Amino acid sequence: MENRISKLFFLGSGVLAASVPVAAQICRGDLTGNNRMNIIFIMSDDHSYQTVGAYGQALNKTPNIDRIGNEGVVFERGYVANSISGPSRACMLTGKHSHKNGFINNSTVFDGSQQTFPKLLQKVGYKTAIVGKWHLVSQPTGFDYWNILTGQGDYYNPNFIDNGVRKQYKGYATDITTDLAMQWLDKNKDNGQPFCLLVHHKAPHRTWMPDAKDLGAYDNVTFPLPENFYDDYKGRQAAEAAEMRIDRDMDMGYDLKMYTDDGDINYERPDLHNYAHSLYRSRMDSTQQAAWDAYYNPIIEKFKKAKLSGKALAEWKYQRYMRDYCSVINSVDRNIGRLLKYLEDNKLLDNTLIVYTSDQGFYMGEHGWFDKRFMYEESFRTPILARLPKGAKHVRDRHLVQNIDFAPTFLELAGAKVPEDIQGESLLPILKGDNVKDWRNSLYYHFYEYPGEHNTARHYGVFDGRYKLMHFYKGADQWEFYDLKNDPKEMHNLYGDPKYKKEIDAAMAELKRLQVYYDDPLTD
Ligand code: SGN
Ligand code: CA
Repeated sequence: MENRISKLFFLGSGVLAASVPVAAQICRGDLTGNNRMNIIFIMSDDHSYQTVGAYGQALNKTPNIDRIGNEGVVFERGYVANSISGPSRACMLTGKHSHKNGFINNSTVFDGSQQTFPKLLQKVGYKTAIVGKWHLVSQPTGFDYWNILTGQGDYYNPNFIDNGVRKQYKGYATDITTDLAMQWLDKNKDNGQPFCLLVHHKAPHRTWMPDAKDLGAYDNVTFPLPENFYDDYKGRQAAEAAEMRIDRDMDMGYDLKMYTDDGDINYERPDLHNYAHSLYRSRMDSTQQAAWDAYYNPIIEKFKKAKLSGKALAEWKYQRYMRDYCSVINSVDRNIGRLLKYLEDNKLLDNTLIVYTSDQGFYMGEHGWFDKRFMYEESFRTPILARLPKGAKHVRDRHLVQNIDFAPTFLELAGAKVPEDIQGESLLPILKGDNVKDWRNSLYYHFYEYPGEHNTARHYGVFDGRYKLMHFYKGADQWEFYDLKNDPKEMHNLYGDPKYKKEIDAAMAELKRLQVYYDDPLTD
């Protein structure tokens, strides 16, 4: 198999890399037997690394997600290519940047006739399935079984499309998605074929609705306010223009569930209240509704009496947001625990690669924000933890990896040929614990959804692990440059600072190199 990493490295530095040991030979050998590795690719929606225990911020606990990393690899530098759902999913399925797979923003329709890793796995004998969030508009292709949430999906009593047939399931989305995954495994685990199962959760996407059993789970916790919660966005046009501020743009009713008809509460986004009504008043059954009201109604009453304003109100909103969000994560983690137990009980842990990730990161009040989209760390970075049986254990990896790398990883593991046009690099050598020295030295990023919700300007950029150069070109017109060693919160735009001329010039050259290497035409 061609060594794709050396190709990238060669272009990057002019040095032809020594050959990297690849696991393909081993996997190819496995093709002759019937013990090829299965793949379970778990992804949640908008799960920040800040709220994964393994990433060490101690905001909440996620023992089951952490277990995947403890018994495998925690990627400390995992990033996405385009920080928004549909585009990120398309990057993962194809192993290509957005301009190559064509799904540039959430209004695009995925061209399902193109090459994807599930299709290539089918060709080498894998059974493939996806349950949960899909969000690519067109019907899934390349899956023997698919049962997907409609659109963004609902938390309570969600609608699914089961291989083309619409149905509604009673219960909570994260439980249902996990049930569907285990039901499919039950049917397929003994058929002699290796499988690749995508378990893609809706949680913890906006509006962060906890399962009844998790309501109040964080009521005794006061979350530390991020040091840049009161960011003034000085020197950063796009950040200033973005509409994702907790104090100004997060709605008290729709987002924070202080939803009443009595006119006592000021709402930031009354235009969202039809949605609020459907989520909090008409979707639940009477038992679910009773549990919901028993939790939120007293909070609404207390909130009305407190008559908060200014910073006290902003910080109240932040605490409520964090409590709901982390409560939703409790269910994700619990369900991953269920799935791991299922794999253990069914003797599948020793022949299944398990990956946990999110479609992108999320702001937990940093810069005063919720949402994602930007190439700033909190949304560019994403949790990636992976457990390869007999592979590396207890490893905290610092290579620059990106969501375009999943496709070649799975293909290489399966012993399939990685097509030339795939842009990602296989993570298999890292997962096996090889001493991987020749690796990409920078990441490319391109976000397109402007005009759009949250008003985030279009931008592209490059990051080498320390320096980040970004160009905002539609919705703002500005270059930004950060030295993350000295400014990890990305508060000081150094673009044009003569002290950094050398570093900025180098980043600009690297950006241009990557735009040629990845063949980004810079048009949409
Ligand atoms: C919805 C949300 C946005 C979110 C996008 C994209 N609004 O439109 O806040 O940024 O999804 O999220 S909502 O009123 O519908 O909740 S993504 O993860 O699916 O890309
Ligand atoms: Ca998302």
